[in-house]
Amino acid sequence: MIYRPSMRRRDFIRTASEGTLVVAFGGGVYAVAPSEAYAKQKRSDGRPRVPPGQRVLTALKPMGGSPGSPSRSQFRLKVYGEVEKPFELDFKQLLAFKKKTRKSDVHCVTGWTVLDAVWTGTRVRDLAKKAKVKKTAHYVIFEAAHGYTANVPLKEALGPKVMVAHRLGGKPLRRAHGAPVRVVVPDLYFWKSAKWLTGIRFVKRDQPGYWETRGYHNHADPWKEERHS
Ligand SMILES: Nc1nc2c(c(=O)[nH]1)N[C@H]1C(S)=C(S)[C@@H](COP(=O)(O)O)O[C@H]1N2
Ligand SMILES: [Mo]
Repeated sequence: MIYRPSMRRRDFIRTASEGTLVVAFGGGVYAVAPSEAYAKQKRSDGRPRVPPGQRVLTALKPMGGSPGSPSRSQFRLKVYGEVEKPFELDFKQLLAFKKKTRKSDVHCVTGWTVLDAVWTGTRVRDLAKKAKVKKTAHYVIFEAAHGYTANVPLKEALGPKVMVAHRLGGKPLRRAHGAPVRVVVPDLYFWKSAKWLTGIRFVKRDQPGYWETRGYHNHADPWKEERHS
């Protein structure tokens, strides 16, 4: 949770759970959940709940980037590339698509983790099914406003919790978090989760994206601490 000037301090303190440390950074005050509480937790795949070198925050921290238009009426998503049936969706058509709500953990390379973020949207695997991805596709390039891109191996992009999300915690995504729509790739560092999404391009060969060509790791597995290349 984030303490905002619009929120009464009293309410913030009451809501922050016991043992929660309150820290200020980046213009907001964030509650840091006690990491011992999660230290022994394991995921269903056996890996520790909190990856090494991460500390748990209770709300996503807006990390910036060049924002795209938050307009829903102007929104278009292109699904194309190495597919048999490329298509484009406007916001209404995206909402009409199979919707899912999924809980997942977010891990930012700068060292914060948010557990159980609730995302609502369309799974990349369902969009891929509609596009009929060719056998020759091996990577997915998420494309966003102002040329931001992030590359993810096809197999991981088709994971059960990889979403094109328009809601976070049941509320419309805020502009800072990528409105109207962002991608969420929960098991890779958060820079792979392109905000202000404009396209999903399937490709034969890997194409390192914005951060991957600026010193960050090409794959970004938080459990292997694939932070830098
Ligand atoms: N379009 C776009 N998407 C982006 C970025 C960006 O600069 N532009 N930054 C990435 C990085 S580095 C991070 S850590 C996360 C931050 O998401 P948040 O601001 O919602 O916490 O978004 C990722 N998605
Ligand atoms: Mo980041």
